[in-house]
Amino acid sequence: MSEIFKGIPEIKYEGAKSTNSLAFKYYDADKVVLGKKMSEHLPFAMAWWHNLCAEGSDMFGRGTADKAFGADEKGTMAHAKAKVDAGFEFMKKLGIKYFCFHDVDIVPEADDIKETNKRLDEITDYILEKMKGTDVKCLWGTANMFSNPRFMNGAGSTNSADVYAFAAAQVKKALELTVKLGGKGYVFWGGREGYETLMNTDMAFEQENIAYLMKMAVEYGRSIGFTGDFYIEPKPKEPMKHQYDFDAATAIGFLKAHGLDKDFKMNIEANHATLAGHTFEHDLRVSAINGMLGSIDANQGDFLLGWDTDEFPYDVYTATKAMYEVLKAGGLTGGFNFDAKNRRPSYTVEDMFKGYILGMDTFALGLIKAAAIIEDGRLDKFIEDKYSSYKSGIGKKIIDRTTSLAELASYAEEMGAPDLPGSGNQEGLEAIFNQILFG
Ligand code: XLS
Ligand code: CA
Ligand code: CA
Repeated sequence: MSEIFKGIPEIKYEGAKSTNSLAFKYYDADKVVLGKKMSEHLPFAMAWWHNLCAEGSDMFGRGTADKAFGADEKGTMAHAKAKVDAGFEFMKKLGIKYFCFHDVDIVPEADDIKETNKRLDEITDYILEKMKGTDVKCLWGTANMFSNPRFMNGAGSTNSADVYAFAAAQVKKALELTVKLGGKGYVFWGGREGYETLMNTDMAFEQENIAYLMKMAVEYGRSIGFTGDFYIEPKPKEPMKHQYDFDAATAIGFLKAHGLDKDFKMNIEANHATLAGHTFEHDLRVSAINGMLGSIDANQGDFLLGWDTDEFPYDVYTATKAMYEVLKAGGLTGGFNFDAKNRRPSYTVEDMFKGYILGMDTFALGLIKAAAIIEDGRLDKFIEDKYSSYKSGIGKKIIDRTTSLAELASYAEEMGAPDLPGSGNQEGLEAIFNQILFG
């Protein structure tokens, strides 16, 4: 098989002083940070859809990038195979060990699901063949239940029982494929699981049906040997106005309410967290404190645009804060999937590689800086001290849960009025953060 990305070498680590745009400046796979190799801290994944399928079209114009990868005709099985070849060469050149996919990213969807499934069997045989002799694995699989017009009213939340059954068939197949490819996780991203207006929506009915679809997926997945995590990927809006998996807190509440919390974790996408009005690190923390930090879709949005721009992450402040959360949580059970796309005018093959180099370097730098913050200890110490009033006296009784409203009230009466609770020191802490980043 001939080389597809001609002229692109294997991307090597050259260090922060390098001016070679096709080299890593910070991602040094074997470098040990806090006792673990960077490659273990940062299991990066390629997103099949953006990298191998999307050509940069937007609402106002067609694509600018050509993703034929040498195939004569797009939308054919030959093209699907060319994408596999391209994907594996791409991952090898970057040293990426995982990929993520939707069913319809890897084959052209046929009119009949039986035919689509046949194509899926064929292409996954081909992918398996390519995986042999490499250490590339599937991070997670999923079913695209949002692009086809049949899903205009949702998949698990649809008003049509036939569409619901069709969605179930897609989930079943996508689970089988994920197991076949050794996937670590299975994602539910509910892009159309939501609504535009309550005037035409039975919210409770729809949410119950989504939960039932997830329950059936867990039952079936476990029955065919899927031992990994199911994930919900929260997103507040886009394409729907109100999406049921608004943010991590909402999705976790939903999972707990339906007894799904043992099988599910969160796949947190940075751009979705910010669309929900949170920071990326906020949704990571909410997931972590609930024991549900599973995987990450590593990208970033643009605050001036306010939609899901899926940019390659370059914001080192955010990556540092995210990696601090990941380190504190003891790592991810999943990985870092670059659900990111080049900007429309970045249409060349070099741009594809530069996007990933940027993303990998940003997270590597984030890891180095987050580790430095932990080793420095001043931020952690501040937080520890901030709550020190709970270490003795009445505070300890509160922590031990051995007091009562009556006792606290008489304590307060005796005290008169408490002192102010102490400075939050935000500016001081931000200065420390900058000192560690740039000092
Ligand atoms: C879209 C989502 C989607 C999921 C997988 O906004 O990010 O790509 O990651 O269905
Ligand atoms: Ca997104
Ligand atoms: Ca995503």
